[in-house]
Amino acid sequence: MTLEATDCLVKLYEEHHNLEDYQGGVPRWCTGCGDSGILTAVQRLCRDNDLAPERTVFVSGIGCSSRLPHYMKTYGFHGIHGRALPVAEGIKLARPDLDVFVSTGDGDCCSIGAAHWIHAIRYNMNMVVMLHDNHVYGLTKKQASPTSPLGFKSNTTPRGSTLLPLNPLTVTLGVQNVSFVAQAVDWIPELLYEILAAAYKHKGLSFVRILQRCPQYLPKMFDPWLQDPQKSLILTHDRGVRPSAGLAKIYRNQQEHDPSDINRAREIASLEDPIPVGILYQNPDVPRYEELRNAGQLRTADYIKAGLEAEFDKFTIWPDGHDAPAA
Ligand SMILES: Cc1ncc(C[n+]2csc(CCOP(=O)(O)OP(=O)(O)O)c2C)c(N)n1
Ligand code: SF4
Repeated sequence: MTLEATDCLVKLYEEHHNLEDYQGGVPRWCTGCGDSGILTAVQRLCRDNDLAPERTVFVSGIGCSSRLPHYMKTYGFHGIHGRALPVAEGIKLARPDLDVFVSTGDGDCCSIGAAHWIHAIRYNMNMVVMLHDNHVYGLTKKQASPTSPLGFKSNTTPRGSTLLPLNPLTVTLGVQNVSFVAQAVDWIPELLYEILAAAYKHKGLSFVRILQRCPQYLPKMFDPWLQDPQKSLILTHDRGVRPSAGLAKIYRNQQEHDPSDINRAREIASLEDPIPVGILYQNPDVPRYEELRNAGQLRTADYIKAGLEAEFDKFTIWPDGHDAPAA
């Protein structure tokens, strides 16, 4: 089919997006907050994949990190604390054709939202879930979260936290139907981008834990990893990510890891020093709930209209001599 010149221009205009097409407002995060790097990475991802802003949804719970949808010029849903995932699942179930991204904090996901987290992994609906893990409740000004380090002094643990932190990677890898688990850090933007890009391409729920700096309440938390690149173990594979030549010169501690090996993924997930960065696990064959449930049925405008009319017909009082239409 040949297109007229004007059609070509319209098509080009519709299909090409710049970074500004996704940038919505000036972020209110503190200077140096790792959330800014995560925002930049997802905006680049949207641009590079030419995601239509009107067919893209960013969903979040409550927290500093959960402000991310405000800064995206796409659809967004700033939900309630711990409930980002069920909101995202509802959207995906009703509109499987939309691209859905979730931003959730370690408090939001691993504390109040923990039950939803476990079930979302099991449902394996096609979306990218970014766990912004800064090891603290930032928005409410420094309370311990489930991922806070042992001994962390905070408003809720003034004498230091007494419990070992929960590991979001090992927990996720223990759930039935897990299909994609990765770890990124906000201070290596190249790998953060590559990992998010792989997560976006994966069909199923992609769980990406992103270690995120909170200079306001945990200013020195990640300094050892920032100062010594060898304290990061870069996982490389043809089906995973590979650092560029320049980055590989700095991050020399690399390991070839086949992401289809779940037992090795679980071992790697338990590492605390060095910390793994890359794709730990990927299985593209895990069934996705929205496909099982909808069996390929897209909720088109006609489909929704027919459903609404059938519901209204139940309450219609038909004039004498008129029968309700056959269901
Ligand atoms: C039901 C409910 N409980 C508690 C709160 C208060 N609250 C708001 S954000 C938050 C913790 C946020 O921490 P995290 O998810 O780690 O996000 P961060 O701010 O660090 O990005 C809490 C406890 C709330 N908004 N709603
Ligand atoms: S309090 Fe921490 S997490 Fe919140 S915006 Fe500031 S630096 Fe970021």
